[in-house]
Amino acid sequence: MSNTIIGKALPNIPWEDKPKGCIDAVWRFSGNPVIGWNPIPKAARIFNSAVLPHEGKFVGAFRADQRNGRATLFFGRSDDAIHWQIGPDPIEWVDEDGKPNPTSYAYDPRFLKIDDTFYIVWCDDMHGASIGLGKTKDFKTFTRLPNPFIPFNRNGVLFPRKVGGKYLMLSRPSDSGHTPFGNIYLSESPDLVHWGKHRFVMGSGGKGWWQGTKVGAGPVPIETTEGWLLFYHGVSFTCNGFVYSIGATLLDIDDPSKVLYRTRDYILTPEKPYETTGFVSNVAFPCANMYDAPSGRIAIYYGAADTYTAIAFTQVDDLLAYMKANSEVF
Ligand code: BMA
Repeated sequence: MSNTIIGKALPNIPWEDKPKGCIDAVWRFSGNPVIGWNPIPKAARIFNSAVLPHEGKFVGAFRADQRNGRATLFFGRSDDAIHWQIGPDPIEWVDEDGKPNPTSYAYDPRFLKIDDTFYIVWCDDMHGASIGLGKTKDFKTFTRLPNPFIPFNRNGVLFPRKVGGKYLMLSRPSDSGHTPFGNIYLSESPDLVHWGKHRFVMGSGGKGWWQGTKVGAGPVPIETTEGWLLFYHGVSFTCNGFVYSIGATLLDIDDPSKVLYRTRDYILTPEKPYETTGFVSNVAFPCANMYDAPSGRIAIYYGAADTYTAIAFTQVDDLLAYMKANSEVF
């Protein structure tokens, strides 16, 4: 038993015990990757996607790059969160009056439930990359809401509940390209429409070169008795381009702009062939996590090499102990 995570029991999330002899805080699913090349007729690659438990089963918002190369969001379902039925067509967004309101491109979704509504946050084209926000209650009608931020911005991550009476969103201001810089900021809103009170949370750099170029928030933060547990991506710039690894940070529960701990070293970096080789090699990009609160088991969903969907596991108490012993806050 753990009870460090504040949340529901979800004993049917994917899980494997840590392999014998593994000294890492995070380990990979032996069945990785769970989604491979050309998984459905309308998508060449499905990766950087977000999944959620729903009524004993699972639903997901998937980043699917179509055969014309364009990133689009698809909805999917699964009984076990490993084998997915996705699409067959992209999500058909409508505006708040119910009229068609398609995205030009859409990528890197985060998916969450607040009260009785499911929200998807993604990278949207608002005459330049920015944050998109949409909602659904039934997975049939998907309604786009006003863009929370103007370009250029990416990696919008909404908190799973209001804090101090306000909705909170992390984001990473960027540029029109592949952005050779990037820090994480926190913004708040009374109504998911008007955003302000922007605060710096954490930046690139530190002693770890793995996150020396940029950082971006990953999955929806997990509420624990010790703070908000946030997985994030840290990027290093090498002779062969960017390398995306995964880190973890713990944010203050009442003021998540305060970083309490932050992993000095990456907790997962591209090592396996499905991470080091693909459409964009050397990318591990986390967009979702699911957890079983009583046991503290966490399944992290990450995109691998902009091609595959993969899962890694950690246990919250072991991870927090690791973070406290190996932290660098800067
Ligand atoms: C980022 C985003 C991610 C992608 C990563 C590596 O800028 O576009 O979707 O995984 O680059 O290509």
